[in-house]
Amino acid sequence: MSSIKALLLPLLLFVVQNAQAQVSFERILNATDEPHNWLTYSGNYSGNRHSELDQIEPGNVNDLQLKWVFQAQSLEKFEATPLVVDGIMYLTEAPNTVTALDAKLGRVFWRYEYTPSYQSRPCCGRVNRGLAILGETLFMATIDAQLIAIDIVTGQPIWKTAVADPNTGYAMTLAPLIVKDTVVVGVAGGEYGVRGFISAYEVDTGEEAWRFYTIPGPGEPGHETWEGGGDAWAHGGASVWLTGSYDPELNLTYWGIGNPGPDWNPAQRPGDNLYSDSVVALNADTGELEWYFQFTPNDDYDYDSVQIPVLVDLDTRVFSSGKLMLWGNRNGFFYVLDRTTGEFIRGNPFVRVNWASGLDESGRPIETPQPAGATTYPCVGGGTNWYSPSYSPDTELFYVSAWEGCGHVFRPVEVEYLPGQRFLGGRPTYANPGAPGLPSLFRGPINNWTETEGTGAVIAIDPRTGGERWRFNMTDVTTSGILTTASNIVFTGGREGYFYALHAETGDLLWRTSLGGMIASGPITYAIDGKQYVTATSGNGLFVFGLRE
Ligand SMILES: [Ca+2]
Ligand SMILES: [Ca+2]
Repeated sequence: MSSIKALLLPLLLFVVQNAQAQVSFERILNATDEPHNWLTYSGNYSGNRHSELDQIEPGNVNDLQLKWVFQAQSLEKFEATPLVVDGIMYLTEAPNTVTALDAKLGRVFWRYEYTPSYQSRPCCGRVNRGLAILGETLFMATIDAQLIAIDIVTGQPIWKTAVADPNTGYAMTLAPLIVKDTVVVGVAGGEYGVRGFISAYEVDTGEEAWRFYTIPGPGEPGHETWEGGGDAWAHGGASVWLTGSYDPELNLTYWGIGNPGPDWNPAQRPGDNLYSDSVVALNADTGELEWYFQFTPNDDYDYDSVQIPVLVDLDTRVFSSGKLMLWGNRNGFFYVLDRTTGEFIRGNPFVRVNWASGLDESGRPIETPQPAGATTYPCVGGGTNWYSPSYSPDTELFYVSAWEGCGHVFRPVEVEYLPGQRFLGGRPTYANPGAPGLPSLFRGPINNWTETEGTGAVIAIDPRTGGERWRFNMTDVTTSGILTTASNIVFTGGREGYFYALHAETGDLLWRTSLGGMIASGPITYAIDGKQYVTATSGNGLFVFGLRE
């Protein structure tokens, strides 16, 4: 036996004993039946980040105490959501290091450090949002656009596939999605004039199974929405940088698509620019397009529509179909769609919006472009953005992290496409002179955010009306995702470093604690030996809480 195997044997036995064999596709399909685990980025295929665990509840949430902390070696933004499988946590550290830990004690089992190509150039931080798991294999998408399969026992790579070329601005920051025996990813690069795509790979070999280009090529339906001839479509962005959802009954996988490029000069790409700022429903076996719905045609503002598609089944007496998709969009509108057909059911603004006065019967925005020099709402950051929303089947409410009253002045500028270079077409500015500017990854020693630039909120929206049920206000804007539990708790955080527990029915603050650093990913919950835990990332750490014993 080699020395490395001798070292790994005790760990291997531990894993085999604890990991009731493999994470089958069947188990992921039924993830809500094993709420002690967190098997996918969004917790389950419906993307609702809702857990059936209820040990931590409004009556005892004040007894939460810190159990352990994982300090990342990376100083990048901590946007990752961990996976938890039978007592073991699998976590990415920015940019592309994977760590396996004992989820009860925080002890590290192994660490796999992948060094991405120095050519990788993700627009907005060398970040990673997490892993997918199937069988005994983890899957990581890297910032140099590689997909890597990793053995859960040894932490060693099994195969690596080049998804795209990082030299031309392609990157990957999302957690992959397992569908059957494929692993599905999408490519980032919308600020570099890439042509976006979603692609699936065989889990055993890394061989490509299908690819869907998010911009139709010549001769394909939708290509005509890139008007004026030329090759605007060929570097029109429409990237994909958050994980999709999956409906096994319809066999459709849903993905949100990013902005068209150049971001802020729509005159260089006349037309609706399909499928930028859309949701696409793809056949999970072939990647063929079943339907699409576009939120923001010919986007002027970088309103990426990459948000997590949240699949919800609600009473059919209220809607034409009970199979719905809820979507809090970066463009400031909340949408209800029929996820079988893509039909628009309703849409309402959930924050201050002035780029459109509303939506028509088909859901197309009634645009009200602001005069040159005037402020457009929402700002580039959007009414919300990439941080995961949550839906509770108990309260039947949709919870979204929102930026209220944040506006920008947009000034389009002509830009030439150069491979691998930024392809932006302008630089939005705040109307308020002396404003602290776009929220950066890290703030200075003093939080200089002012309410003039907008405020953060968690908003609970009733999908039956599109109206707001309650709102929990923060001073600074928020970049935290949201978790709901069966005990009617909303867990979330903010850029001020607070980790909150709110009442899901009322929005009342139940508990909060300061973690000292910006919270920039979604909390999760899991259980081991009958004890529930809840996590938050803050600054460079992952903090794990449980009830006082
Ligand atoms: Ca436009
Ligand atoms: Ca973008």
